[in-house]
Amino acid sequence: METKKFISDIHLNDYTAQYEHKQACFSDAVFLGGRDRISLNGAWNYAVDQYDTCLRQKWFLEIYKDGKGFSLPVDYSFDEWPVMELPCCWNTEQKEYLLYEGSTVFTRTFEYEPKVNEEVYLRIGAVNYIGRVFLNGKYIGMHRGGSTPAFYNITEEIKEHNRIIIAADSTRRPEQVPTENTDWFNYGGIYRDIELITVPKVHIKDFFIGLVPDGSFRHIRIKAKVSDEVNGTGLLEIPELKINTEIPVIGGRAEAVIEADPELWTPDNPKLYDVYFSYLEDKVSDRVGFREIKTSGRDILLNGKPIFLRGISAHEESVKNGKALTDEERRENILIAKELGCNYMRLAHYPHHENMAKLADEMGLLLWEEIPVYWAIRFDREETYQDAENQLKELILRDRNRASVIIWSVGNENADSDERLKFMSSLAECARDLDDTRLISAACLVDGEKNMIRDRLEAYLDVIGLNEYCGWYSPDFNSLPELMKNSNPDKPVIITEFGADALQGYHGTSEDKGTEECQKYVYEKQIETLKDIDYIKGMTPWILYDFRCPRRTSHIQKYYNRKGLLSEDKKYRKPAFYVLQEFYNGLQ
Ligand code: GCB
Repeated sequence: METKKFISDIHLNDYTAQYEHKQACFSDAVFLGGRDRISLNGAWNYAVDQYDTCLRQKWFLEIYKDGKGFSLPVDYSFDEWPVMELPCCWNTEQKEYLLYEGSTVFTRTFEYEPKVNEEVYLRIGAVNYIGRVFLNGKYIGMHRGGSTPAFYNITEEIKEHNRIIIAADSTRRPEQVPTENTDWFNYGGIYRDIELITVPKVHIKDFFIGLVPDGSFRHIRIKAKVSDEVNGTGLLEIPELKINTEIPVIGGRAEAVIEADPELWTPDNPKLYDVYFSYLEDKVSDRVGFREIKTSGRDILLNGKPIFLRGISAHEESVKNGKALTDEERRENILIAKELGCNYMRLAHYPHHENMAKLADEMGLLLWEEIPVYWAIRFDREETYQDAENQLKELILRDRNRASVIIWSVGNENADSDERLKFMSSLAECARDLDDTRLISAACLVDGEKNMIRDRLEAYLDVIGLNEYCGWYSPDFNSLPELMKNSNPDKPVIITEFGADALQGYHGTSEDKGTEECQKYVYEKQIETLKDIDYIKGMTPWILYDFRCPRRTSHIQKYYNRKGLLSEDKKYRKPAFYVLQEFYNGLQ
C-alpha cells in the first residue's frame, strides 16, 4: 500500500491535475468593508519546494504522522521549518531567494472558535501566481492570477485547532496573464494579507455605490447582492447626507437610485462619506467619494468640467519589500506624485494593493488601474481569456467603490491581431458591463508603419492610451510631431508612456544614452510637442522611480529599468523630475 503510494508520488507526471478544481474566482468574493477580520499574518513556517514534493506526496494528508505505526521517512517537518513573516515576497527576504521562481510551501497552525450560524472565508490578498490551499488535511482550492484576492469558504473545514498549508507557485508560464516575458521582476510569495472573514449565513456579498453618471450629480445609485436568493428589505444609511432609506431586496438583489446632494469628490477636495448597508443581521460599510467621470468628444470631464490628467506611471515595488509595500511606502509614492504636480497616477501593469486606491481616495489622486494583459499573451487560448477576465472582475469588484479610480485598463502594448482584438474587446465590454461609472482604456502601441494613432481596439475604448518612446526607442524626435499630425482621434488620448533611462549621477551630453542629461532632454522635447496637441488630455510618463527588471543588463541598468524620475530608493530626484514638475505646475 505504502509502496504503491510512493511509486505514484514520484511517477505521476501530471500531479497538478488533482489540484486544478475548486478554483477561487470573482464570484467567491465577499464584500469586505466593515467586516470582522481575523489576521493570519505573521510567522509562518516555510520550505522552498523546487520539485513540488508537497503536491506530489500530498503532505497535507500528514499520513506519515498518524501514529498508526508507519515508520516511513518523512520529507518535511512543518513546525521545524524556518520562519518567514507573511505577507512578504521571498525574493527580498534572503539573498539566496532573490532569483528563485517556483514553489514554496508555507504553513502554520491557528486556533479558532467556530460559531453557529456563521460562514468563514479565508481571504488571501495576493499570491503570485498560483496559490493552493490545504486545511486540516483537505485540499480547499486554488487561485490563479498574481495580483487579485482569493476567497475560500472554509466553514465546513475550520476547527478549533487548525493546520493550514499554502503552496505558492511563482513559475512564469506562456499561457498565464502575464505571460513569461514582462519588463518587470517576477516576485514570488504570499505578499498581501491572509485573513479570516466571518459573516452571517445570509450575508451581503457585494455592495456597489456611486453617482449615476447622468450629469446631475444628484443621484446616488446602490446595487447590492445578498448571498442567497432572498426577498426582504435592506437599509442604506449615509448619516452625513441624512439618508436612511429602505431598499427592497428581491431574489437576493437590491438596486435603487436616491436623490442626494453630496459634496463632490475631486483630487483637490477628496470629500468622503461613511456609508452603511444592512440586511437582516449583516451590515457592511465603506468610506466613499461621489464624483462623475465622463468623456465628451475629445475631453475628459470630472464632475462636468474638462480636466487634464497630470500623471505619472508607477510599479508596485520597493527595494526593501518588493511588491509587499507598506502603507507608508504607498503614502510616500502619492506624496512624491503630488510634489511632482500630479493629480493622477497610472498603476501599471497589474492590480496594486487595494490600500493604494483607499489612500488615493483620502489624499486626492485619480487612478488608472490595469490588468496584466501585457505584450504577447496567448490571445488564441480560451483558458487564458478566462483567467484575464477573472482577474479583471476580481479587480473591479474589489475597487469599484473607490472614487479615485477613474479608468480600467484592459492591457498594455499588444500587437493588433484578430485574436487580440476579440480577446481585449471582450474584456472592455466585460468591464463596461460591471461598471458604467468609469472609463475603459488600454495602453496601445503606435501604428509604426503609418506613424499614427491607429488600433482597432480604439473602437471599444473611451480613452485611447498611447505608449510612444520618441527620443528613446524611436530616436528621431521629428517623428513625434508627425505622429500627432498624422492622427485624428475621435476621443481623448492619454500618453500612457514616454521616457528614457538615466542612472543617478551618470553624466554626459543629451545624446549620451543613460545619462541624466539625455533623460532630461527627452522630457523637454516630449513636453514641447505634446503640450500643444488638443486631443491629448493627460500623460503618465514612464516612470516614478527605477524598478527591478531582469531584462536590463547594461552597465547603467544593472538589472534595473532606469526610466525612473527618482532612483530606486526614492532618495534622489533626477533632473527630468523638475522638468515635468515645472510643466505640471504651469498647468495648475
Ligand atoms: C513599455 C512597457 C513598460 C516598459 C517600458 C520600457 O512600453 O509598457 O512595461 O517598462 O516600455 O522601459 O521599455
